[in-house]
Amino acid sequence: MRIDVLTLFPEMFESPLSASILKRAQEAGIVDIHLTDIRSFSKDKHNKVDDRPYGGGPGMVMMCRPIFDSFEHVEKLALEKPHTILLTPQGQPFNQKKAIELSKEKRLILISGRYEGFDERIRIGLGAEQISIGDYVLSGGELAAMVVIDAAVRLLAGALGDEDSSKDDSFSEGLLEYPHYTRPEVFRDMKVPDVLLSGHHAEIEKYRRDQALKRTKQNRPDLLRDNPPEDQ
Ligand code: 6GU
Repeated sequence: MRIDVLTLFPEMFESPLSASILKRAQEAGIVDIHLTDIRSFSKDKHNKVDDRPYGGGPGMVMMCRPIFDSFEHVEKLALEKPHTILLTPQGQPFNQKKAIELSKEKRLILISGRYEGFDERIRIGLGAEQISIGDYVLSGGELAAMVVIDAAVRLLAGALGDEDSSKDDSFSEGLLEYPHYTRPEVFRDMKVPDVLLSGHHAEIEKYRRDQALKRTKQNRPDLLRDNPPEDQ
């Protein structure tokens, strides 16, 4: 997969991309990630990329020109037609289903903005899908772009050490993940549940499923309403 990111702050991406799974996936050639500074496409002598909103109001709006120019520049850097995403709090909510969808794309272009928002013609003109990572406001789309990149790349074949380890993820069956324990058996009077030490695989599976349901009911009842488990 190739991912291009258009941003005013390419340096914000450097450390998340140079550690752990994202680092390994790039080294293994599973994903090729390129950062492009939108500001370097400003034609203005002050390198301006934003301006005041028509109609008045607070804040600044990201201008069309530098984004269209940087988009058209990176679009030509590879042959595949890109799936383009605009990171904005006005977008559709990001979730595991969307991460799975995006992980099947050959090529993504992510555009993260700052300021009050994007000139509407950017969304229209670039045919971009708008994505938000949750109901809160960030200072910019950079962290959101990193969230989307991480969630999609870890699903690519070979990105995780253990091929199976994304199968049990929270949300992959519409439920939160069950609780995990590792050694020691007792820590500060808290004991690992006996069933996990029993070696009975069917019982362990049942315990984990019950716990996943219980945890989902408690923390995310909305998930059960939206997607009731089949044997409920
Ligand atoms: Cl994509 N951008 C910003 N600025 N804030 C957000 C967001 C995106 N998603 C949630 N909050």
